[in-house]
Amino acid sequence: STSSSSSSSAPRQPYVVNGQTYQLDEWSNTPPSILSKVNRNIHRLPSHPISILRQIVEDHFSSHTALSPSTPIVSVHQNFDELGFPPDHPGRSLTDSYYLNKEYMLRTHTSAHEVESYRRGLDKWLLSADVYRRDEIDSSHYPVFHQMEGTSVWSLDQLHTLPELNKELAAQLEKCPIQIEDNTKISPSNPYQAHHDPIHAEQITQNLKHSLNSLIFRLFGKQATKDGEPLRVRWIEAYFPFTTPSYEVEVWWEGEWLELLGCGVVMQKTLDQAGVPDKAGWAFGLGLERLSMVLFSIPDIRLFWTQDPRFHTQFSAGKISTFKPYSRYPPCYKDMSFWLPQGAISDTAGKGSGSVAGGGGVSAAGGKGRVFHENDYCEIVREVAGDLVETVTLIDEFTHPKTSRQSKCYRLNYRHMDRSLSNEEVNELQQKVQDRVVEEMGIEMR
Ligand code: FA5
Ligand code: MG
Repeated sequence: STSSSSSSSAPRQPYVVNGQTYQLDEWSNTPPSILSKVNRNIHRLPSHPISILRQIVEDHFSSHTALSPSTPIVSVHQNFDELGFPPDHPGRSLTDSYYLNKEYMLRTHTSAHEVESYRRGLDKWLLSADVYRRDEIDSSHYPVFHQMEGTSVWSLDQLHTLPELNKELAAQLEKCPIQIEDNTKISPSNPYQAHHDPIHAEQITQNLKHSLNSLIFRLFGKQATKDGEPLRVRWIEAYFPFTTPSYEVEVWWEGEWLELLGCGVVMQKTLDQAGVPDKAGWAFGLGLERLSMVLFSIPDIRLFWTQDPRFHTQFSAGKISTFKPYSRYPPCYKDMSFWLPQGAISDTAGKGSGSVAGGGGVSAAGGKGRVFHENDYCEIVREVAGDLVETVTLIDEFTHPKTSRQSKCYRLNYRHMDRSLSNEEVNELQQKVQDRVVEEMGIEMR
């Protein structure tokens, strides 16, 4: 299916990225504002919080090889097919991912490099990179963010070393001051793999949990209490097409559970694809921004992209320090109420769920104006207002009792990171957003 806004926001010239040309087709939906982020490499700036955390994690997993691919462009095959994503997985849709064309895309997760890395014969590696997703707009979501993939696999004849490793890790964890809640269990919806000896599957799962808990201990050990409250971390069951059992780790932050990472026991199919069928092990994918926000007390994900020295001078390599917010300029919000096209259905799937994890379905409705996707709306807002927009929140929804027509009202909150915005400026932005959504999404202002 193609989305109604993708064709209009796509350029007419082929994409040229890092000297490579990508011909356009009906999948091309990557706007220039996104491509401009491709070579920023904030995860490699030595004293940027994203990079500080990357280094600490690399230090913690010191026997793992650290990898950092040079381009975020991967084939659709690498990002999805090779990892067993079904053809109708919502993450594949144009509303969730950025495509250069039907064959190439901006990776949506660092797992896109799993098969090639296992194929190189690497057993223990970490990989850090920028990843790209079309998403909602708020303080913890941004269309470009950074992930760190980590994995350990063993040849089947090395698995007997696991009980000893697990015992050592368990002993270290006894000193961990953080309450880590784990009520997960193996069940038909989150099973061990039929291919694995259940004893091995259990040992791998335990090694996964101990290894990540030990990382949490390393990262959060000194902040076991925050504002007098004990830090809360929990394991929950999850689903990924390329792992089972699968889990997510969350931390209680600013009054809600914030997801830090997804992980699981690598699906045998992935290792088969990579030509290493006689191995087994685990993998995780960690969101570096989310972790940084908690550890450095960074209140807004957009700050990672600021060039303001008042941000950058606060951090130094190797050190987790508390960010002291410099005076923020006042916000300014404007509401936008509109009618969806007659008969249109609305899709806000993915809210808070993360696109590679599943939920919802790829809409097959297609056709201009038939489906209202919140991500399409948000992208137009970003295209017009860039980082000046802080949040986009649905504040009201309404279906007309006679015509069944649907109406929505979004609140757009604007704030400049470095100065005050004038009311005229904001009105102008709001008007531009309005003009574009009317033209591109077929909606009608109320
Ligand atoms: C994944 O991306 C899987 N590849 C993780 C994985 C790897 C599972 C290996 C199993 C084995 P998910 O979509 O949940 O899963 O994203 C992983 C993490 O990235 C999240 O926990 C979160 O910390 C971060 N993240 C996801 N979306 C955003 C976003 N829009 N902005 C900032 N961080 C995000
Ligand atoms: Mg997730």
